[in-house]
Amino acid sequence: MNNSETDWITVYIGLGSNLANPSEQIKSARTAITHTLGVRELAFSSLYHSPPMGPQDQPDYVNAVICVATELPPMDLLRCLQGIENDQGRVRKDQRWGARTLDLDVLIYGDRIIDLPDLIVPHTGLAERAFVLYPLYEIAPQLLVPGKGHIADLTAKCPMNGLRRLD
Ligand code: ROI
Repeated sequence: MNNSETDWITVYIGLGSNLANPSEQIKSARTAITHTLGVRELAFSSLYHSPPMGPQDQPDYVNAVICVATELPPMDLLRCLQGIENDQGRVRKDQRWGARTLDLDVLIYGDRIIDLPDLIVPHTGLAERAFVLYPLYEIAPQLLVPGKGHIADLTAKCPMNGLRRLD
């Protein structure tokens, strides 16, 4: 049997929004991700409310993490996620770290370490971001983050920074 037909990789994707009804943006993005050809949902975290990291003159965020199995190679997956961001009205502005309707980040792609101009995996800021670590820990408490260590240790070292779980 052709191996490529059977190789589904476990991937974690971070979702964030702080514009235009953030909770709905996150829920719509979940639906769009799980309807993508070659992607299947394995787990979805609670939604979390979090104060902005970076510039403070922007609304608070809603964040979540989804775990999927995918047969898409990393760059194909990234293009699909960027398509979903664009469909949900994301406008890329010059300001770095500004407000956005939807941000989808490939956090972890199997055990791969990827260092491409458009894609760094595991995600660069992962170990410093409570709004990534805590939802990740919720759905994958045993996870080993490639090159960074166990999720439980990373989470224990990261203050919650105002993060709170929504119902
Ligand atoms: N801050 C929070 N709390 N959540 C985010 O998703 C988020 N995303 C970003 C920056 C601007 C770094 N800050 C954030 O890209």
